[in-house]
Amino acid sequence: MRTDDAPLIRLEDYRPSDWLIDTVDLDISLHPQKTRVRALIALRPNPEGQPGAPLTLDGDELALKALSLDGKPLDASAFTVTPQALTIPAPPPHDFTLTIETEVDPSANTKLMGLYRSSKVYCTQCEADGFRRITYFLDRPDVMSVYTVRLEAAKAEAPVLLSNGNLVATGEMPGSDRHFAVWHDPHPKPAYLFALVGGALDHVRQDYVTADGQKVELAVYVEPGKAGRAGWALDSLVRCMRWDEKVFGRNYDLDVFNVVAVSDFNMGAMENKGLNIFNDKYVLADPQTATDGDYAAIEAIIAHEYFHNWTGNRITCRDWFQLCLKEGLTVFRDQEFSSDERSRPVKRIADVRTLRSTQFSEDAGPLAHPVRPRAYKEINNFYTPTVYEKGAEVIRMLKVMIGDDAFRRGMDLYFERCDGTAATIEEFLACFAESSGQDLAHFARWYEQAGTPTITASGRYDAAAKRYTLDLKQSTPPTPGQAEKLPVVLPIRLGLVGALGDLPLQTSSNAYAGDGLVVLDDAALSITFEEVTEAPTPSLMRGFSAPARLDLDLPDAALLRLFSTDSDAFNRWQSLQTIAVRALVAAGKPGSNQQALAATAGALGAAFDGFLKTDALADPAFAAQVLRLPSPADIAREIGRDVDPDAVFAAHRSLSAAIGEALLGNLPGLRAALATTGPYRPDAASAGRRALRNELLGLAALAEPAEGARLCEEQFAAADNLTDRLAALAAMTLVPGARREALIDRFAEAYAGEPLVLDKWLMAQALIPESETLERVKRLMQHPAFSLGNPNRVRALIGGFAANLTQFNRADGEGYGFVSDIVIALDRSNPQVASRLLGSFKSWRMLEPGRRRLAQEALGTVARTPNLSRDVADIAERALA
Ligand code: 0A1
Ligand code: ZN
Repeated sequence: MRTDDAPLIRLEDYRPSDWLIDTVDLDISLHPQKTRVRALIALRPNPEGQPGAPLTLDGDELALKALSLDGKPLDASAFTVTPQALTIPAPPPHDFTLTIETEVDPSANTKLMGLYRSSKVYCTQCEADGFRRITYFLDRPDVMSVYTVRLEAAKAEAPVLLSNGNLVATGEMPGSDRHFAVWHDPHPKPAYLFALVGGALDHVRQDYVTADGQKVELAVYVEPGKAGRAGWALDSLVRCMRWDEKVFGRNYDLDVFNVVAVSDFNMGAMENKGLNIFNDKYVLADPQTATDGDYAAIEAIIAHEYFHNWTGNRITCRDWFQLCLKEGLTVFRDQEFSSDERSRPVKRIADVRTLRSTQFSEDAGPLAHPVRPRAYKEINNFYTPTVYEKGAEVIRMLKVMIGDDAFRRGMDLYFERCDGTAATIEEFLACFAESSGQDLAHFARWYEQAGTPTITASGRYDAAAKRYTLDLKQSTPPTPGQAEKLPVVLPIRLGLVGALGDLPLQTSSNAYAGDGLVVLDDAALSITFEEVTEAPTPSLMRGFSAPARLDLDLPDAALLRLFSTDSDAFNRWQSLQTIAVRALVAAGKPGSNQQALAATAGALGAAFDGFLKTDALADPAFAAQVLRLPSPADIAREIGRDVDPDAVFAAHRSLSAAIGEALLGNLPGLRAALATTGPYRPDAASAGRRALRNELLGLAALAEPAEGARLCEEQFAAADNLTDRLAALAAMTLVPGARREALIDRFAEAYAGEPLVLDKWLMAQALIPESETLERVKRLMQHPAFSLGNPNRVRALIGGFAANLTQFNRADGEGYGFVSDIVIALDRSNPQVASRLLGSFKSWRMLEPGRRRLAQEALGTVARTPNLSRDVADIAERALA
C-alpha cells in the first residue's frame, strides 16, 4: 500500500477494543520454511467496547490453515480472511475460543519482524506490530493476555527453546528427532512483548536473589563459541537489577531472566517479558573486540531493557501514541543508572551531545513531531530521538520541577496505581501532580508541542543598588503542522558567579523556586537579584536543565572565566563549547573572515593548554569531553540555513589543527602520563584515560600529520585492546596517503572473521572527509565483510557514509543519489532499515540552494518509486512536505 493510501491513525480516534483476549495458548512447531503455529485464544466481549461488534483480528502476510470456534471447525461462510485480517462478522455475544492455525516461513522473513532466522537461530521481534505476522490477533497494546507457549523443534537444530515467563515442562517427542519446551508467563502482557528463541546457543548464567528474597536464574545466550564475550552483559544485568531495587524499589518478578544475542536485528534490543532479545553488538564484549564505548553502551542497553520490565511491561502503553510513556521514562532510568555507575557530569555531557546532534536536528527539520505524536501512518517511524531522548528530558525536567522526594513518591504511586494496566501520559502525570501538589497542566505542553525552544537571556548589573537583573524570553520556531507555538515550562538552573565562586541568590520573584532554580513559563520574565556585591557572570541552564537552546551573549573572557570558576561541571564544559560554536558559526558561513577564527584558536588553545597542565589528569574523562569540539554537523545545525558543508568543514578543520598545534609541546608527556598499565579494564576511570589520550592523538594527527601517523602506527602495534587500536585507525583516517591505506589493511587482517569489529572498520572509512570516499564505499560494498542483508553492516557502511557531512552532501549530488538508490533497493527486503537510512535526509532544507535542490530530487525519486513500503513512503512524504 502506498502511503498516500495508508490511513492516518489519530490519537483522538482511540477507542477501547470491542473484544479482549484473556489467555493465549500457542503451540509452535519450528521448521526453517514451514513453521506451524496453533493459537488457542480465549475471547471475551470488552465491557467498555461496543456490544455485538464484529471481531477483526490483525494479520500481516499470513496464511490461514485452519480455524475453529469453541473447538468446532468454523464454516467458511462465517468468516472472511486475507493475509491482513481475519473477520468474524457475527461472533457469539459471549466468551468463546478460537483455534487458529497458520504457517509461516521464518527463513524468507527478511523484514526481521515477526518470526525470523538469524544465523540459523529462530527468533522474534513483535514490537510494534510484528505479532500479527505469526498469528491473527488483536495486535494492540491495550489487549493484555496470559500466555502459555509450547515450542517444538528438531533437537539438533534447536537444542535451546526459550519463551517468556517460567519454564514449566520439557520433553522428547518419542520416535522422532524433535523435542519440546513449555513456557508460562503469569503476567498479562500485550502481544508486542511476546518472544521465542530456538537454536544452538551457548550461555553464561548466574543466580540472583532479589531484595524481597526471590531466586532468579539469569542467563545470557550467544552464538556458539562466544560465551567468553557474554560476561560483561551478565555483570551489567546484575548491577542494574540491584540499582532498580535501591533507587526505585523495583524487584524482578519471574524465576528466570534470559538475554539472547542475535546478529540480525533492526534496532538495539527488545524488552520482551523475561526474554530480552538483543542485537549482538550490544551484548558481546571482550577487550579485543569491543571498545570502551561498546562496554558503556552494553551496560546502558542491558539496563534499559531490564528497566522496561516495570516501565513498559508491568505498566504498558494504552496505544502507540503513548510510546514515550515507556521509552522516555526508561531512557531517563538508564541514564540515571549510568550516571551512578560512572561519572554523572561526563554522562550528562555525552547525553546532551547526543540530544543536540540527533534530536535538535530532528526538531529543526521536516520530520519534527511532538514527544507524543498526534497522528501517524507508520508507527515504526516514531522510534525517534524525540520520543526517546527528548522524552527522557521531559522526565528529568519534571524531577527538577517537583524535587527528588515528590518525584520518587510520584513514581511509587504510578507503580502502585497503574501496575498491570495499559496507561497514558495523563495517568502518569496525575501521579506527580498528586505527589507534589503542583498543577502540571502547563508542564504537559512538553508532550504536545514540537520544536526546540530558544531561551534568550541578557543581564544588567546596577553596582550602586547591588542589583542584578536577568531578562529572559522564550520562543519556539514553527514545526510541520504547528505554526503557532505557546510558551512551555522551562526550569532554568542558574548561578551568579563572582570572583570567588557562586554568589548568594536573593530575590523576591515568584519565578524563583529556590535552590538556584528559576522557572520561565511565560513568554518573558525579568528577575532581579538583590545584594549582589560584585558584577557577576551568569551561569544559566546548569546541568542542561531543559532541552532548549540558550542565546546569551557573554564575551569570550567571561566564558573563559566560567570555565575556570563555575561550580557546575556541565557549564564549565559548555563555556568552551560556546566559544568554539560561535567562532565556527561565523567562520563556516561562506565568504567569512577567517581572522576571527585564528583569535579563537589562540584563546581556546591557551585555555586547553593551561587546563591540561593543571587539572586535566584529575578527571581525564571530563578533560576528553572538554577537548572534543562540537562536530561539523553541530555547526551546520547552528548555522541553520543556506549551509555550505564544505565551508563548515574547512573552518572546523582549521580550528582543530590550530588547537592541536598549540598543544603539541604538551602531547608526548601527557600521552605518557595517561598510558594505562596492566591488563585492559573497562571501568570508567581507565576508559577516561584512554579517551583523553586518544583525543590528543586525533589533534596530533591534524596538527602534524607525519608525526601523527607515526604515533598511530606505534599505538596500533602496541595496543592490547580495541579501543586504542580503533582510535589509532580513526586518527589515521585524517592523514591521507599510503600509510593510512596500510593501516586500514592491517586492521582488516587483524580482525578478519570479526563482523562487529569490521563494522567499525567500514564506518571509519565511510567517514573519511574526502571526495574519493564515495568510490571507496562502493568498493567496500563488494568486500566479503559487507552484506545488504544485515542491518549492522548497512548502518556501519551506508549509515556511516550518510553521516559524513561533506561527502553525503557532495556538491554534485552523487552522495544523495547513492544513498537514495540503496534505500530503494533495501526497501524490498527490509523497510525498517531502509526508512531509517532515508532519515539521513532529515536536514536537507537547511542546505544552500544547490544541494537543497539535489537532495530534494533524490527524495523525489524515492517518493515516486512504485510499491514502496509504508515505512519509506511515509518518511519520503513527510521529508518533502
Ligand atoms: N522497545 C525497544 C525498541 C525497539 C522497537 C522496535 C523494534 O522492532 C523493530 C525493536 C526494538 C527499546 O526501546 O529498546
Ligand atoms: Zn526502550
